[in-house]
Amino acid sequence: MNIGIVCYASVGGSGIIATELGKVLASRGHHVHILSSEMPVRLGVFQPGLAFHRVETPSYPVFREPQYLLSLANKIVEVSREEKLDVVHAHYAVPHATAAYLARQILASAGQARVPRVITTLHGTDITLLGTDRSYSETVAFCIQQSDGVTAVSESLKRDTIRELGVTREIRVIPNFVDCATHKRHPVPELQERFAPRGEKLLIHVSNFRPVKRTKSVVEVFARVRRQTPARLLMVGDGPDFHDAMCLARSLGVGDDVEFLGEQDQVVPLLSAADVFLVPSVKESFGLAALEAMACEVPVVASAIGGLPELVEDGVNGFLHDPDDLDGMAGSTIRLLTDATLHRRAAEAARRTAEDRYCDSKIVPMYEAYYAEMVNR
Ligand code: GMT
Repeated sequence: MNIGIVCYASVGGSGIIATELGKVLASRGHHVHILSSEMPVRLGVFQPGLAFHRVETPSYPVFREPQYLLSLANKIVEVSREEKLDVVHAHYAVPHATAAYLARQILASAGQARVPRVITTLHGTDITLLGTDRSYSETVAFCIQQSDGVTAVSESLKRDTIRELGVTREIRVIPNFVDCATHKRHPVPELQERFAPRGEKLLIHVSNFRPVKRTKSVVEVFARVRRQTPARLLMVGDGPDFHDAMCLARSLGVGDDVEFLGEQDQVVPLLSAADVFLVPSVKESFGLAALEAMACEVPVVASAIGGLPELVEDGVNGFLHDPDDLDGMAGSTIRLLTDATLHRRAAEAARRTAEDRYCDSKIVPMYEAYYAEMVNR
């Protein structure tokens, strides 16, 4: 099949899933065209069957802001014509579903024999934050309704979309996935030595430090844990709350035990050094970062919200708490750090969850089948 994938290039779950999907589809013989404003972070080296198309958005003095939606729609039209796309797969509704809808209308009105099917994958904040914002909600709902196919990354996100936007069409749930061959625990002794020089336990958090991630709560939970047991914390990522989280660590007296590493492309070596992954988010449609940790045998202590309870089974491969229950999260973390048997069981269960339910070899064929269903409809 000829497949166009529209995504964000920045570090973030939707861009990672879109890029990894493109790579696996290309390795399975499809011709994949990735469209974005920049080369996505995980695209990496050349791979046969995988091409990147940069969307240029010229600025003109008359515009107060760049017109990305229009240049993206234009690019989708061009690539669809040149590459005879069967499917345009928009990852993240805003504004990708709108650009794909517009491109499809342009191609159809030009009498083109072959008009690609538009499939939109909803990732989370495109619905739970932007989609429900009254400045965007009508357009987002319309474009979801008008897509030929729509997928959501969890049952929870599907429910949110129906409830918040009044969408009545079928939404297929296809969860996030991980490459189970590359995402596996592979400890690097030098890193262990560097991050936990006195044999301390290591907590880790990976996110884009947006307010929904509650990065300050990560530091609060860590400070509670640190009072009870020797531990250190790795904070991986960057974003609006980065500075506040750093200041909080200092003011809580744990600044020396927290390492802020900024954005990192290679998380497997870092996860492989860690004992517990913290996700105190207030919204999380799936939790790709948590899945990547689980694949590396790191049990997760998380908020019982959104799609996280579909991934994390309380007391089995991690622990779930109310997002405001920082004492509860600290308590579960301490249990995992101080009870070696419990930790080993949870770590094994975490890996098993990733292997049994979320490997790319299981999930990517679901997208392929969905594409075929839409094309043959
Ligand atoms: O987590 C973010 O804020 C980034 C966002 C994105 O679209 O890049 O992530 C969302 O999509 C991921 C991939 O489907 C999900 O695993 C994340 O749970 C989801 N984030 C939220 O819902 C907050």
